[in-house]
Amino acid sequence: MIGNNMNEVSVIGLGAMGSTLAQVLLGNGYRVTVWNRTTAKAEPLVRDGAVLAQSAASAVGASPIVVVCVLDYKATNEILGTKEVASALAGRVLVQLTTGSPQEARDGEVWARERGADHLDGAILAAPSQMARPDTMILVSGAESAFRRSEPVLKVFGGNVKYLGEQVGSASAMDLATLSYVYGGMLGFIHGARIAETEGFGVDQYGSLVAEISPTFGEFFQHEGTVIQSGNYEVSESPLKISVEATERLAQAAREGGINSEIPTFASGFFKRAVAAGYENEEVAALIKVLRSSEESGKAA
Ligand code: FVH
Repeated sequence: MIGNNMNEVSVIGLGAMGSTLAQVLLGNGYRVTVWNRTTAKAEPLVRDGAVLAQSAASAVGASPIVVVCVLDYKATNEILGTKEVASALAGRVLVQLTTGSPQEARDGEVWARERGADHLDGAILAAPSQMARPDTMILVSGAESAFRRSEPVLKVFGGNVKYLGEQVGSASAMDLATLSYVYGGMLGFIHGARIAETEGFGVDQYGSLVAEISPTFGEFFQHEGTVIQSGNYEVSESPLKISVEATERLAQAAREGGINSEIPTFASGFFKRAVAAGYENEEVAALIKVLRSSEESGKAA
């Protein structure tokens, strides 16, 4: 019989993130059952009151909410793919906080439902040290009933829980999409650091400038998202041709300054393709049409 006490949570996976999740649950008065492939990692948590399950199946059977946070879905499938686990799953909510793809989330939901359980897919947009903060963002998607049952636990992990709806792949999709934005910014940041270094400007000060402009640029990208969603590319904030000039200027300055110009040259090339396609007098978000047309023509890399 499943414990009706929603104060009982099991955590499977006690790596950097999993052990942090178990720790914050203990700190919030939950009865926490833990399991990890390498048992030794459970010791500090047991000292703090966690119960060590003798198997993954008994960890699943111990609580109505089962948080999984391991390296990848391959590890998840190795841990949960036994008949003992399958017979312990019925009626539980698997809260999958392992990084995965939208398709892995969809497959996980089918797998769980076949065994009478719910699969809520989540993505933690923070590092272990940032957990349990009011602004820590956790994206979740899947059956709303599963979300409602798990919401109090998720709120312990982070105050900014965003339920993205019943399409179970959404959390992983938005995890990947925000990661894409971060890595695009990372490339730009690193190139900017070279500019700072060659101009004898403190890269730490440059980093502070970046931090100060980030909220403003967050608003700008939010607007560009509404442009793409609406399909109306009339110039509203920034005509694409300004970015053509800006990225070419970056590449040119790099070449003249003797620093690596690969990143701005790559960016400039994309904007030049948008000009060639006739978008220069449209809003800069029209750049997405370069991606779409390359996919349609099968030229996507
Ligand atoms: N750490 C972070 O900053 C990020 C923040 C955003 C979310 N990620 C995702 O969280 C998942 C776990 O990440 P992690 O940082 O806890 O990872 P590790 O510290 O490397 O721990 C890995 C755990 O996975 C277990 N494991 C790995 N392979 C297997 C396997 N084949 N069978 C069973 N368990 C496996 C490992 O067990 P052990 O090595 O201790 O025995 C750890 O418990 C991850 O998806 C991040 O993308 C973290």
